[in-house]
Amino acid sequence: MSPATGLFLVLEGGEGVGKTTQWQRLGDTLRAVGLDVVAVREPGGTPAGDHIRSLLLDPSSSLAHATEALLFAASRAQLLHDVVEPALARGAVVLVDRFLLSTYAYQGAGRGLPMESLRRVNALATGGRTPDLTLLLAVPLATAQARAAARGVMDRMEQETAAFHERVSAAFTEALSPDWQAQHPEVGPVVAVDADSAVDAVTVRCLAQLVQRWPERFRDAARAASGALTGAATSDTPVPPSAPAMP
Ligand code: Z5A
Repeated sequence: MSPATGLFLVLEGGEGVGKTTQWQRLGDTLRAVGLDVVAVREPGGTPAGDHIRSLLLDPSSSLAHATEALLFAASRAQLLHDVVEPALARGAVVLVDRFLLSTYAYQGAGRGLPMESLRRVNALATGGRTPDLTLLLAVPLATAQARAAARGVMDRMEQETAAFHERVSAAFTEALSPDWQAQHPEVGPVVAVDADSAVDAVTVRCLAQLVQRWPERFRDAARAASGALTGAATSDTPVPPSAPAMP
């Protein structure tokens, strides 16, 4: 049975840091211990959002920067309306691969669009919904780019210049500072997860962040994931026996 309060969790980071891999593994691990999990990705996650995703990522699309930002926000608005809000209302854990912080990093730092405009447009898109926690996967830029490049085909955003991706990466790092988070309360709390390790170890680290904040809800999942690993990975990121819960 789901607890009454839904939880809105986001995975973030530059391309190739392993978000989608962890998004799938976290979803599977949480479902395996009986949690109600809704896992969606941005852009997309709804029929309208999937059309918008194709337009945004197609290398043949020619989009003004403002058009791009509005399309990401439009996909977000539909996702909140169709999927996120209903799932949170029934008490589910909603796990999103990218959210508002990506807009600030890519369209703000990357494209150079004014932050205040992005903030206003996205206030309309999100209706004020703020993530309960964002896990920012941290990997050296060169490692992440090598992982992404190994996949071969590059979408419209991935084809951007090295300087663009460096600005994006720096913006994600800046979002970890308490000052930045105080100035951007709509993003919610952001914590770094060291993702420069084997996939299993990164999953355990993500779960350790969750169990630290919501021990009752996530301890079973964290134990299951830790138990499936070798002693080395488990001792690297132990599951806290008890920790203060977030409200
Ligand atoms: N975008 C935006 O501009 N503004 C917005 O508001 C939003 C998004 C919401 C979405 O593309 C693009 O939209 C994205 C940002 C922009 N563009 N860029 N660049 P997407 O959804 O297709 O892709 P992505 O979000 O960038 O993810 P990605 O490139 O697929 O990377 P990832 O999800 O972080 O990584 P992954 O797919 O899990 O892993 C990449 C490879 O590394 C893969 O072969 C894995 O098997 C491997 N991998 C994963 N983890 C590991 C570890 N731990 N060790 C070794 N290898 C690993």
